[in-house]
Amino acid sequence: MAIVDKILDLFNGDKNDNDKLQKSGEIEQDLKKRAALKWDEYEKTKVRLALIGQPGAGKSSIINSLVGTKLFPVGVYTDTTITAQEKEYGGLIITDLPGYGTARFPLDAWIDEFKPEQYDMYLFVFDGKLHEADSQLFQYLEKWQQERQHPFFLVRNKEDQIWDDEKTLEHLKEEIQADVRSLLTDEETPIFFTSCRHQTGIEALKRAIYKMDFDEVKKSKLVSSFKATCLEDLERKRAICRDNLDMYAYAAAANGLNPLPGVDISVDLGVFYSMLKDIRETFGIRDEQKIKRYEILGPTAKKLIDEVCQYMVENYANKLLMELAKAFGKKFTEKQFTKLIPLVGNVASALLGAAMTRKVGEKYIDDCYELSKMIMEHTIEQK
Ligand SMILES: Nc1nc2c(ncn2[C@@H]2O[C@H](COP(=O)(O)OP(=O)(O)O)[C@@H](O)[C@H]2O)c(=O)[nH]1
Ligand SMILES: [Mg+2]
Repeated sequence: MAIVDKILDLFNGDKNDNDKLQKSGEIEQDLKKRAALKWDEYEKTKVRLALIGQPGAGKSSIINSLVGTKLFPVGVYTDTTITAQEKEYGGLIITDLPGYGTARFPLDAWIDEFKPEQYDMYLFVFDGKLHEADSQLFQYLEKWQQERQHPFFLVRNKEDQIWDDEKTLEHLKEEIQADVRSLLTDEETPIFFTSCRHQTGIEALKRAIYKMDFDEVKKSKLVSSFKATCLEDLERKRAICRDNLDMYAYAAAANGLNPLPGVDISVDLGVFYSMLKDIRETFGIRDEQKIKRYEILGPTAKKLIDEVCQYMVENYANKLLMELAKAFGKKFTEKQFTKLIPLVGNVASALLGAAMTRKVGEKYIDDCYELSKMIMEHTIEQK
């Protein structure tokens, strides 16, 4: 039952005080249970993404394009690297695996050492001829995809360098595709051609990733962490944030069953802050200085930037939330809650907390969405 229905049900006229008391106890238990389970689980869920392929093929460049930031250094040759490089970004843990099929790491030794079967998904990036070891690896990738539902994507990067004075680009790409597919069991496996230099093919790769057969929560983490490059991406991000609102509202209310001092409303400020941070970061807003540069877009942009940025510093955000809670609590207690609060105190104030969390969250999502849309339209115009 949605929170609003619970409130209505709790306070509906046919219930006597004993019923209300009992009902409120049930709701309290229910709130705690649901919130603890879902929020914890959600926060803990990460997508473990492995980058595999020839050194210099563009693994770092591809992942940087997908997330829209310089997460991994480019042009740092990793032939001699013998450890995996790991970076966390949003809901992703990205691991850049060293090369295999070398003297140091024949394929089997590489698999023993890095346990690649554990990753949720793989981007295999290449830019030239494939070798015997690659063909062996493909058999593993197909196996992990089938047996463990860990999908892989084959990316032929540096499309801009595919050239031959006697053959068309299309023809050359068909040859590469046929060549790669001859090493696979599934001959329908798509090959993604990309150029990080010209930023082509990245969009198609991203769309295929969003379409894959995958755990829904994990997929939402990918959508949250990858950069939005079209309106459809922004809408996807907005939908995920909206879907998560109830989860945050329950958690903020249930974790905050001790009411805030001086307010008839209880909410866990930590959960609240983390909800706003999640929303912001889903829209790629992470750096106050960077986002403030878009104030030049006009008064509407400036207003949105102020709204969004005011919650960026935790201490200040908490102060604002306390004020909101006071105003919100006052509005309701003046109306119908005053006489009920002594009776069902904890639950009434927790439900108020949940309702407030939802309301502020909804507005924050809209602000982040509108701001991102303005910035995207401006960026497209510039190009
Ligand atoms: N021409 C061209 N160069 C690229 C492309 N992608 C990456 N590079 C260059 O290739 C080099 C290696 O890229 P990097 O992403 O570091 O590869 P990694 O070693 O696989 O992580 C760098 O100098 C990049 O600038 C591309 O699509 N086209
Ligand atoms: Mg690299």
